[in-house]
Amino acid sequence: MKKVGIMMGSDSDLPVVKKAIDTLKDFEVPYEVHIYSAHRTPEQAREFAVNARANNFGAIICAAGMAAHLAGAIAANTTLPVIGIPMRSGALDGVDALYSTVMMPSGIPVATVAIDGAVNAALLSIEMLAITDETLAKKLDDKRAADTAKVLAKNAAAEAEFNH
Ligand code: RP5
Repeated sequence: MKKVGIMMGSDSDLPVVKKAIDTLKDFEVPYEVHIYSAHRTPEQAREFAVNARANNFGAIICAAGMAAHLAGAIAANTTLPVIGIPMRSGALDGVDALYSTVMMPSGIPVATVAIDGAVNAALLSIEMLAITDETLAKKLDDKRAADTAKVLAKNAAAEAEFNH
């Protein structure tokens, strides 16, 4: 199976990124984690992106806050799908990172999830790998069904309490 690359601009992003890591673990999808910054370690970030396809990655998740250029810089150096997680941090609380990540110029796409949307970033990467992996696709279907059952159970409890 292809691996998912998980990159974050700082170890201060790790508490949120951990949710993406845990989601990939739940689906038994292989992954690699790196702390690479578009600004502080641009050479290492570029090197990772340039070699990612040859190194058996299928998708790359990039989490960064503030002037968040990591996802865009990685996308500039690979044609693998790149998913950006704008991180909530700093004076602008993640809106800066959201705009920096989502407003990519035509030709260099980044699939941007919500501010701190680590679980959805992982699920999106799994959906990408599942295009050619039936076992993974079945696991995604099972999770959707389990999530639906949880909501329906809560609905049944609310209906029983409030609807008379
Ligand atoms: C970004 O700046 C990082 O991704 C992080 O979200 C933010 C703050 O980084 P630190 O100053 O905590 O290392 O590059």
